[in-house]
Amino acid sequence: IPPLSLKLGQKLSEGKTKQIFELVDESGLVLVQSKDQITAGNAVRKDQMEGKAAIANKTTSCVFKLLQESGIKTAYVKQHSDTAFIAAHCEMIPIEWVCRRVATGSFLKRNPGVKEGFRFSPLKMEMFFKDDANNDPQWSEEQLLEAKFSLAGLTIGQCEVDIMNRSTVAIFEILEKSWATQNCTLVDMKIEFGVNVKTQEIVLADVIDNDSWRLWPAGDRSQQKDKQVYRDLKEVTPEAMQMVKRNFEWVSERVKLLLEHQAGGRVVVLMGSTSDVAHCEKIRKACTSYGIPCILRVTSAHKGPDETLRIKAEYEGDGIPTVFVAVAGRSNGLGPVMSGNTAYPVINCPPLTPDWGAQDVWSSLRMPSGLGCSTILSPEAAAQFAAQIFGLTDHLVWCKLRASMLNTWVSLKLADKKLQACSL
Ligand SMILES: Nc1ncnc2c1ncn2[C@@H]1O[C@H](COP(=O)(O)OP(=O)(O)OP(=O)(O)O)[C@@H](O)[C@H]1O
Ligand SMILES: *[C@@H]1O[C@H](CO)[C@@H](O)[C@H](O)[C@H]1NC(C)=O
Ligand SMILES: *[C@@H]1O[C@H](CO)[C@@H](O)[C@H](O)[C@H]1NC(C)=O
Ligand SMILES: *[C@@H]1O[C@H](CO)[C@@H](O)[C@H](O)[C@H]1NC(C)=O
Ligand SMILES: CC(=O)N[C@H]1CO[C@H](CO)[C@@H](O)[C@@H]1O
Ligand SMILES: [Mg+2]
Repeated sequence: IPPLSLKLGQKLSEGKTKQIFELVDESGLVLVQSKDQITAGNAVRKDQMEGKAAIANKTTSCVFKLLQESGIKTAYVKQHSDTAFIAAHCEMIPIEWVCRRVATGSFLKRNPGVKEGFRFSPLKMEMFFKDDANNDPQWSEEQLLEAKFSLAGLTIGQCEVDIMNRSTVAIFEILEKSWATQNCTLVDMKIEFGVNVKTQEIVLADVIDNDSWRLWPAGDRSQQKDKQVYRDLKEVTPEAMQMVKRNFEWVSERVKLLLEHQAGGRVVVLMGSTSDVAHCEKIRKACTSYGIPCILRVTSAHKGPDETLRIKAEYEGDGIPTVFVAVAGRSNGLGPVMSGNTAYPVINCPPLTPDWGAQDVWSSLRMPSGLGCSTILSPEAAAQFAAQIFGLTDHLVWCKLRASMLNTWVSLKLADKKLQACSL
């Protein structure tokens, strides 16, 4: 991460809303500087809006931080100033990927008969070739493949197209889930990808600000807070521009809240004996990767049931939502006893041994009636299941799970591509 005083190199490009500068001492990074100008309809309308760049900065940096912390690969590195951030230098793929949950805007024009408000599940994907002279025509997947773009040495083929398509869906779902915490419907979104010149990876690049999406508070179009408000202005008066600015400020205030946990929670791992501590540490490590605090305790339901129940009461007593994980070898009394005595979820994660494992596992599986504990053998998977429980109410945990699913899918895709290339 470069120091605060940056030596700017040559200007690599300049568009309607930003300038990109090379950084002299930081190869592979660029400075993305936004301009105080707002445009609509491919710059047919152009108005200066004081302070816009700073507000846009906040929006972009919070959104990229949210995506980055979730595990999405982006070009964003860090904020540099009020109006500029540092990013990985990318060669941009000249495609706008559009993802829609609710039909509105240009979709209605292109699909007459579809009413505004039609909901897409699964999400609707569209792509547009970035070509101002021709008003950014819609493209099919085949058109993109036939264009055979090559950027930073990477040819955009089927694998790359699939990765961008999948990534767009995941990014939309993460932002949608996050905005839902603010009672805001993410109606649609457009994003761009670039190829990182150093790693040749496809990453989310450019910016995400309110020019990039439609946001309807409480799902109500009349309360829209995005740039559509500006496009819809009949006349650009100082009062109208004030309203547009207030809306943008509304977004940039709310966007900070997207980074905050909605609900606290914790995992408490109970182990029957310290001989299982290594197994338990694996659970704790995986919980930490989801941002979930995890506490380890030693207690045996066979040898100290009074103590087991006292520890249980400790965690029931402070109101923090808790998932218990029971780690007990041989006969697992711990999980079932906990499950029969608490309304919180209990996951059995017995450390099975090769000699008796096949027999021992039954003490975690076959329960008296009325018990609802689950059993997961892998410590990482037990933590993942706990995260899925917290993800129901905490969007930040959900976002990490969602990004991880995407990243796994992408790794498989790339592994297959590599193997195919070798066997040719
Ligand atoms: N991380 C990055 N590395 C290199 N170039 C970038 C990066 N992020 C954005 N750019 C490019 O910077 C240029 C200026 O951005 P700007 O959004 O102002 O352009 P624009 O006038 O809107 O044109 P466009 O229609 O391409 O978006 C764009 O070509 C954009 O793709
Ligand atoms: C994205 O993928 C979906 C599902 O595979 C496919 O139906 C759709 O046509 C793709 N969209 C684009 C724009 O490539
Ligand atoms: C969202 O709406 C619900 C119900 O209308 C309300 O209770 C809640 O406070 C709202 N949340 C926010 C962040 O506005
Ligand atoms: C998007 O969001 C901010 C407010 O959060 C606003 O100031 C900025 O101008 C918007 N960006 C564009 C390109 O309209
Ligand atoms: C003026 C302004 O809002 N600057 C902000 C740009 O974004 C970073 C990261 O969120 C903030 O720390 C700055 O205050
Ligand atoms: Mg642009």
